[in-house]
Amino acid sequence: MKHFFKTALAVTACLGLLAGTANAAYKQEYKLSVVPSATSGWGLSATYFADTVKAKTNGRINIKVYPGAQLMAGKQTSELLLVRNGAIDFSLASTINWSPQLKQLNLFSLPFFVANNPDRYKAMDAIEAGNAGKMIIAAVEKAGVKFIGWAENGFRELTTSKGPINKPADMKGMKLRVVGTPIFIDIFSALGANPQAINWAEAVTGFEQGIVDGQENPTNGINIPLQIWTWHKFHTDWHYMNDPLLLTVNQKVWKDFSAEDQAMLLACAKDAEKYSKALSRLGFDDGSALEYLKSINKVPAINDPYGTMESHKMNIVKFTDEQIKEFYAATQVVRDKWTKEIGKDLVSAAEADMKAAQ
Ligand code: X2X
Repeated sequence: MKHFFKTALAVTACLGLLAGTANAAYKQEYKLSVVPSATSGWGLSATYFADTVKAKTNGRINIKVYPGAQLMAGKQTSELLLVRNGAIDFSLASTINWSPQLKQLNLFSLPFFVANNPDRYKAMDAIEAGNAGKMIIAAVEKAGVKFIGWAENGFRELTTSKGPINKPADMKGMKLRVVGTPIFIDIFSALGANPQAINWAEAVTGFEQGIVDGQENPTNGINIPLQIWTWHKFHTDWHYMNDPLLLTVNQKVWKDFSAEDQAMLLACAKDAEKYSKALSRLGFDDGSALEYLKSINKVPAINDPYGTMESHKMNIVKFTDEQIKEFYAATQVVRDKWTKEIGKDLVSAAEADMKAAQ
C-alpha cells in the first residue's frame, strides 16, 4: 500500500512536471526589437503584430515591442547576431541593417533597381512572392533565424536642408546621413555626395546640430512621424530603394512553440504584412492602401502625405521617369559592383520576378 502511494505520488509529480515543462517552454514575455520609434510605421506594424497575437491567445503569448534600437544599444547592424543568439526573441528588421552580415539582402538596396519599373509596388511584391523572395528567405534561415513574414518600411526618399535636387550635380558635396552599411557609401559617392554613416539612434541629433545636410527614409514610415520638416525643407521623391522588413524569430524560441501556435503566428504575420504595407503605401498607390486601412478601421490621423508636407512648407520634387533614368544611369557602377556581392543568380531572379508582374 505504502509502495502504491509512493508510486502514485511519483507519477503525479511527473505529470505535474511534464505540464510544468510545457508551460515553462513559453516565456512570460517575448522581446520584439524595432530600430526606430514606436510611432514610426515600422513601430506601429510591430505593435499590430504583438496585439493580434495577444488577442488570439488571450494573452498566453505575450510579445513586447522594444523600439528605438534599445535591445542592441543603438547599434542597428548587430541585430541579426542578437536574434540568432537569443538575446532578442522576435525582430521586425530592415534588410539594410542585416545586409552587412547577409550579402544577399543588399538586393533591395540596389539603387533604382525597383523604381525603374512602371509600377514599383507591383515590382516589390513580385520579388517577395517570387523566386528571388524564396532565395532570400532561404538565406535568412541559413543564417540561423526563422523567417515568418514580410512587412515594409517603404520607398526611401531624400530630405535635405539644401536644395532642390533635380539632377545628380545638385547633390555634389552634400553631407548625407546613411546607415553604416557599405553599399550606401558607394551609392552616395557615385552621385557625388558625401555620405556619413551614423546610427539612427544618433541621427536626429545630427539633424538638430546640422552635422549633416540631409538623409533618406520613407515618407509615411519615418519622415512624417519624425516631423522631418523641422530640419529639412526639401523633399525629393526619387524612390531609389525600398527596405522591406523581415519578421523573424530566434530558432529555439520558434521550435518551442506548438504546431498550432506556429500556424497562428504565421497567420498574424500575414495580417501584419497587409497592415504595414498599407501604412507605407497610403497616399502613393492606386487607393488600395486606404481601402484596406478603412476595412480594418485603422486609417491613421495623417493620411495625406503630400498635403502634410506642403502644409509644413516643404518643397517637393517628384522625379519624372526621365529623372529616374538619369539617376539609374549614374549609379550603374554600383549595381555592377554589388551584383557580384549579392550573386548574379539572385539579381537575375529578381529581374525576372519584376518583369513577370508588370
Ligand atoms: O536607420 C535608418 O535609416 C532606418 C531607421 O530606416 C533603418 O533602420 C534602416
